[in-house]
Formats: sequence, structure tokens, C-alpha cells
Amino acid sequence: MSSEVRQRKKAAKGTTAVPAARPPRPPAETDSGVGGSFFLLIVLPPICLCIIILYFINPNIFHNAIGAFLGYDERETARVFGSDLPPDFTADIPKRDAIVQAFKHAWSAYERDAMGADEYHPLSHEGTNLTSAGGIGYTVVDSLDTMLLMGLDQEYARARNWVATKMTFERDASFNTFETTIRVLGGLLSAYHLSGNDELYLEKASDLAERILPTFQTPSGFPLTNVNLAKKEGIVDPNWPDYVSSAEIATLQLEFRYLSLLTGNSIYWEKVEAVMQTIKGALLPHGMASIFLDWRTGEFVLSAVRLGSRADSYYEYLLKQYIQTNSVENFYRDMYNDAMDAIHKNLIKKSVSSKMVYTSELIPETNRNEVLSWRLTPKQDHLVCFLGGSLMLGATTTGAVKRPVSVPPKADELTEQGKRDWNTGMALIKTCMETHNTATGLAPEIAHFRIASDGMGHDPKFPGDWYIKGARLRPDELPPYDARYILRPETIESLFIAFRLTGNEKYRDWAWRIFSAIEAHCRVETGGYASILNVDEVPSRKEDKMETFMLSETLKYLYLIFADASVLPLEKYVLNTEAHPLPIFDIPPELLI
Ligand code: DMJ
Repeated sequence: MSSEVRQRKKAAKGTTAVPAARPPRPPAETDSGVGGSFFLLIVLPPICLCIIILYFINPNIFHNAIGAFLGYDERETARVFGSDLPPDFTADIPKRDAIVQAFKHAWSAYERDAMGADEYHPLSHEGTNLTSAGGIGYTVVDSLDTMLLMGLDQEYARARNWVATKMTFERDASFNTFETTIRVLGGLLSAYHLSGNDELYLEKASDLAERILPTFQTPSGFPLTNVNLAKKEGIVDPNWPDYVSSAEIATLQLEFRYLSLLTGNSIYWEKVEAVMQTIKGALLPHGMASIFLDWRTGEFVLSAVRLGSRADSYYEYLLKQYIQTNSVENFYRDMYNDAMDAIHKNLIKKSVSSKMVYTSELIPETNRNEVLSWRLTPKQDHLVCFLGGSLMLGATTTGAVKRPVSVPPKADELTEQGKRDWNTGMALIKTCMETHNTATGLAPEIAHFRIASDGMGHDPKFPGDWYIKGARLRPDELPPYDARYILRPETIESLFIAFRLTGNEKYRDWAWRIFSAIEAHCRVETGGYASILNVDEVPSRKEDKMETFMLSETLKYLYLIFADASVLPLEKYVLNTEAHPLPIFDIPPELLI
């Protein structure tokens, strides 16, 4: 509850308490009743008129007051719940078109310098492949659906031609199973759907999936971290040979399930479904999932519990699997709801002074006597910023009393859990926006939040509620890893969902603010966009890399925020974790497992 709401409640209690302590006053006596009539006839009508006029000027004043009275956590929530303003979902054409121009700026540089290469380096104007065995279409395939959505027909035709004539998976090298699935398999499937079922993409997708399938041949059924696409064999992660990560094994499901639907071959579905069944049976006692599992035993291993790297999309896909099949698989609904309960109990915290909602991590530690404890670390990866939007989306699906809910949802349309998740989602998005309050207006890779026990006291170098570890110590040093912005999409992804679910223009404004910062600090004049080394440094120092998710996610979500909402309606599409849209479908009887 905001302090303002709290104070108002206190004040309200105070006013009722005072008269009760005194003898009740007799009703005011008047000589003739003229005073009462005067009030009713002369004073009351203008007051009512003022209230009506005020309501038409700004109904939120009243909605806020009602929300505060009902006791929601945030004034903001009150503004959204119960608003009767019709949301305006028509395109903001100048802004939408500016995003298209940005995409062209990025793509044309890649096409000019590096067409077909897996990755692009905009400062050296070069492309490189993930392995020395040759590329697998990482950037081209990750970009296809964005071009289709933006109507970039010529660029798309050339990219399709590259897929048709040059792309091959006959590469004798180790590729990351998860990354290949979300970017390449997901990109092919989405291109198949958005192109009106162009068979080229389904053939390529089936070829790729057949090569990935052998990674599931482990005692637990968990896929190994890497795969040799030419040899069709799973390969362990050389750094963690006994482990696989929860995000990586539980973020293949949307893609493999959709492929089963398209091909009628249930094998893909069965493999990824079995992974989820085993994970559910292995969850830790407090209902959380740690970042590593043992691929031999199928058990979680003692490792960090968090919502960022190696865990993020595990949570994202719990919800999205439920959404993908028209909300009939209660297995996923329950798993998702349990996970959100556990997150609220264990990881969601409020900052010390301004009560910003953020997520922390739990790090396991054993002392000399082998006694285990969990250390709470107030560290939030940029990656976690997907969670705000995801919680809001969850609130309107697993947390809805009836569906579809209004836009924005009314309080009585959500369950208690739905209201909680909606509030947390909005608050987390606000926090993610706070982490954009840097010299560049871009958020760092990792933010730390101040806690009372951090031993930093009232250090003037850290005046706010959050900081970038090590970043402000020595300006001549190479900035720490935490200070980078590598063109990540997560905050923008949440803004997209929040805008679609509320129609609140503020989310478009925030998205535009981030886009302007990207333009100001990451744009390379000769073409492309680069990561920057320190979000708190102007002019920015650039790093020679444009991640493929700039084309597949960051610019796509920006485009969708400013496009008309009839483009990819959320009730018809679920976006994979790389922002590749896949249609929501009913499970055909032959695929019911
Ligand atoms: C993307 O590849 C995906 O969104 C993934 O789930 C996490 N990280 C990147 C973007 O930051």
C-alpha cells in the first residue's frame, strides 16, 4: 500500500474516532428550515455540476479515490483498474515508421557487410559465424518475421532467397540447443505462419528439429546443452558437463509442440512434454526451481534460485505453454501459479527508501559444518524485466475469473492471485524503467538494489535505491560487465504487453524514451546498432556487436507498440522467447498425450 493511501486511511479512521469520544451533538437547529432548503436548492446543484464536469475532464481522479478506498497496493493500479476510458489502439504512424527506418538501418548494414553470417559487427563492418563449420542463418532467420510484419517486401524476398539457396544445417560443430531452437527453429516456424504457409520454412524447420532430437537421448530425457547438427548428437556443456540449465531445457516447448501440430508427428511434442513432467516432479521443497539440473538423474542440483540468466524463460514458458493451447492444459496453469506464489514469497522485495519492487536471487551456501543456508542477494538482471509484462499477461489468463477480461481488467474480473500479479507486474515495469535513469537513458545488464545490511551506509556515491556494481569507482577503468547495454529487449517486451492490456499511453511514452536513447547512443552512423560498454557514460563507448535479438525482438516489440493493435492480437498469438509469434491453437485429439 502506498504511503499516501496509508495516510489517507489513517486520516479516515481519525475522523470517525473523534466524534465517538464526545457526546453526540444534537442536529443543528435552524429557525425555519430555510438553511436546509438554501443548501439543497442553491449550493448542491453547482457542486454536483462541478463533480460531473470534473469527472468528464479527468475520471481518473475518481477512479484513484475508489482504488485507494479499496486498498490496492499502488495508486497506479487504481488508475488502471476500473478506468472506463476507451483505450486508443490505433497506430502512432510517425513513431511506428521511425522504428521501421531503424530496422532498415540495421538490416541494410548487415546485408551490405555480412549477408548470411550468423552475427554482425557494425564497427568493423564484418560478419562472423558461431562456429568454424559455417553459419546456420542465425541473423537472417531471426529477422524474417520482423520484415514480414513491417511489410519490407524487398528485404524479405532477398532473405527468403538466402534461406532457399544458401542455408544448410549440415554443420559439423557444436551449437547451443536452446539458442538454435528459439532463434532458428522459432524464426522458421513463425515465418512459415506469417508467410501464409510457405513450405520452404516448414521443410527447413523439420530438418533442423530432426537434428536436434538426439540431444533428448539422456537418462532423464533432458536435452543436452549443445548439439552437433551434422552428426545429430547431443554434446555436454564443457563448462558444466554434468548439468543443464532450467531455462535451456524448458524453453523449447512452444517450438516443438507447434512443429508437431504442423507435421502431425507427435515425437517433438512428446520429447518436450516429458521434460516438463520430470521437472515438475523434481521441484525444490519451497516450490522454486534452481538454475541447474543433473541431466542424468533429472534432479535439481544445489545452485542459485533466480529469475534472470539460466532461469528466466523457464517461468515465461510455463505461462506461454498454457496460453499456446487455448488455456486447457491445467498442468501448466498450476505449475505457473505455484511458481508465481513461490516467487512472491521468496524473491520479490521492496527497496529500502522508495519501495521500488525488485527481484533478488537466492544463493546457496554451506558453512564449515555443512549446514546449508540461502543468501538473499539484491541483484536483478536486465533479463528479469520480461517478468513485469509476463505477470500482467498471467493475471489476465490464469488469474482471470472470466475471460476475456476488460482492457484494462476490472478488479472483479481477477482472482486475488491475479490482482497480486497484476500489481507486481506493473510495479516491476516501473522499476525496470527506473533503471533507465542513467546518463544514456539505457538500463544496465545488472542492477543491484540497496539493502539495509549492505554495509554501504549513506555512501554519497550511491544516493538512490539501486546502483551498478563497480561502475562509478574509476572512470579510467574498463567498465564492469554489469554496466553494459547489449540492445536487450526485455523492458520493451513488457511495455508492449502492458500497453496491449491497458491501453495506457504511458507505456508508449516509455517505449519511445528507450528507443530515443538507443538512437542517441547505440546507432552506428555507417549502419547498424552497437552494444555499449557503460550506460552511465556519454558519449558512449561502443562494442563491436549487434545481437540478433535487436532485429528479432527489440525492434519488433517497438514496432508492435506503435502499430495498430490488430497486428498480432494477444488472444490469437503467443510470442516465443525470441519474439517469434506463433498462433494459439486447439490440441488436436491425435496429439493429446
Ligand atoms: C533472447 O535471446 C531471448 O529473449 C532469451 O530468452 C533471453 N535473452 C535474449 C534477449 O535478451
